Order: sequence, then C-alpha cells, then structure tokens
Amino acid sequence: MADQGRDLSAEELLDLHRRMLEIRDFEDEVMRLFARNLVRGSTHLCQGQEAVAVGACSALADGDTMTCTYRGHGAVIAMGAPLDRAMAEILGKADGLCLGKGGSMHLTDVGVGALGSFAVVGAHLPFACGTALTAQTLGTGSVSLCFFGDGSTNIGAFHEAMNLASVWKLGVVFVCENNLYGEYSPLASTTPVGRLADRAAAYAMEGVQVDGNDVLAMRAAVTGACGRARAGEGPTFIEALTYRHMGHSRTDPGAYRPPGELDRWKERDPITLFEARLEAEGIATRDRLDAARAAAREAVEAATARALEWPEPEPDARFRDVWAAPP
Ligand SMILES: Cc1ncc(C[n+]2csc(CCOP(=O)(O)OP(=O)(O)O)c2C)c(N)n1
Ligand SMILES: [Mg+2]
Repeated sequence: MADQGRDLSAEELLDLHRRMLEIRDFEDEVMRLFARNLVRGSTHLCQGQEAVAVGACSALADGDTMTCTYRGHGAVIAMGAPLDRAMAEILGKADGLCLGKGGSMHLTDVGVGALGSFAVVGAHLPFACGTALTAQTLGTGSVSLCFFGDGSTNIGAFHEAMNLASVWKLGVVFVCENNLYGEYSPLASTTPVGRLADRAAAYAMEGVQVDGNDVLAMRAAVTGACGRARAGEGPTFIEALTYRHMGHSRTDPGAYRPPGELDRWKERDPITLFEARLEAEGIATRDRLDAARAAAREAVEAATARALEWPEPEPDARFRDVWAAPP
C-alpha cells in the first residue's frame, strides 16, 4: 500500500488532488444550480466517490475509452472533459458537450474517450464489451473502462457482459462503485452476495476489492487490470468500496440511511484522506493544499459563469445531430 503512487511525481500527485477538488466543487455547483431551477431533469451527484473516477481514469493511456452511468459527471471530468462545456451540457446550453441534448445523465465527450453516460442501469456493459472487441479486432491494445453501481450487478446485462468479456478475453476493466445503495435500497436487501468481487469467480474472472476512497489504491488496481487487458489476458472486475454523500438523486434526502453512517464515511472523505497523505509525505504543505482548494473553486466558478452566459440551442437545432448521417 505504502508504495502506491511512488511512480508519480509530486506534480502528478497534485494533479490527482486538483481533479478530485474540481469534481467536488463541480457537483456542489450543480446542486446549487438545480436548486435555482436551472437544471432540467434530475441529477445524480458523486460527492464522496471522486477517488474512484480520478484514480481509475489516471491509469488509462491515450486511446483508451470509458463508459459510465448517470452518476458520471466525475468520470467524464476525470477523463479530461472541459468543465465549462460539461456544465453547459447540464444547463442544456448550445455549447454543451452534447449541444444541450444530453443533459446531466448523458454527458459524453468522445474526444477524450468518454463514450457515454447511460441512464438505463447496466445498458453500457455490453457496449463496453463492444468497444473492447473493436480494440481486439483492430489490434489497437486499447482498454475499455466501464463504471457502474452495486445495484447494476443484479441486472441481466451485467451477467451477459461479464460472461462475454471473459470468454472472448476482451480488454474490459469493470469498475463497480459499491456505494452500499441502489436508489433507496441497501445492498443487502437486494443482493445475496456481500462481497461483490466474488461475483467475478462465476465468470472465471479476476475479482478484486479496493478501497474506493483511496485514489492511489484505485489507480494501482486499474493499472494492474489495464496491464492484463493489454497483454490479452482479458477482463478484470474491481469492486470499489465507497459512499455517496448525497441522496440518490436531487429529490432524495437520503433519510433511509442509519444515523451516523454518513458522518463515519465523511471521516474517510477521499479528498481529506489524500491530503493527509500528501502532507505526511512532504509532497505539499497545508498552505499549498488550501491554495489548490481555492484554485479549484475559482476554476469551477469561472466555468459555471461562462456556461451560464452561453446561448440556449436554437429551436431548429432540436432535430439536428440526433441520428448519424447515412454513409
Ligand atoms: C433498467 C433500469 N431499471 C431501473 C432503473 C431505475 N434506477 C435508476 S438508478 C437505480 C439504482 C442503481 O443503483 P446502483 O447501480 O447501485 O448505482 P448508484 O445509483 O448507486 O450509483 C435504479 C434502479 C433504471 N434507470 N434502469
Ligand atoms: Mg449504488
């Protein structure tokens, strides 16, 4: 454990810190905009789960791809999507990542390898197999990183995708964000398996459980899985243990959670855990970390201000870019 991150320079470690801060501030900002009725539809926020997205995506190489769920703002930002165009998409603006047609649940930025956020639970797991099959067929060596929740492991598409990926030795890295709840249901009330990593054994696949609030542990697990994928050894299932600070979506106060649970998880906040390590190892002083916090907040505020200024889509644009042009 202690050796994790030794391959990274101080600047690279601080970059992981910055990315997590930007995602946290971005999500807090989305919450405020939602309360002002500026966000259409719902939002599913990922405060508390930043280390999963940032650690995992930092292990990818150019050309690798990523798919995720409606709780995917963090993953898309971790891939390198610009904050302003991501925020503009959530606001339904013409300059949004999907020209305002996707919204919070469908953030996509193909240019950075973020191939889609999916609102239908489990729908993207077979899609991730498809991108891995493309990589295998073309011999590109690219990896297909696929994020999904604990609840998704009970849906048929999960089992089909795990089976297919294993039997065809596809380079998929399945990252299950186990945040203990699927909507309002605790995991144990829907799932007979306590340790989700054990589900991989049914598909003769390597299954590992990782502290999803430890950005370097996440990075190390995904680095190992990418190595296996690129060597043609097939997929890996990573269960990332984490917690969402907010309710399932913006209308959910999360009252079903036992008293004290949220506070206990906040004591293991991924950002403060990483800051403690950066300080303990002499990578950054408290002042430097505070400056990074202020800089991230300013970056998100500036991106939000730009996104708010940008125009609404023209009514005529609503049927454009919906279907691909025939070849
Ligand atoms: C096929 C399908 N069934 C049901 C839903 C409604 N639904 C939306 S999110 C969700 C819970 C998913 O939980 P989990 O996979 O743990 O992800 P989390 O929201 O915790 O990130 C459900 C049941 C849906 N979107 N798609
Ligand atoms: Mg969940």
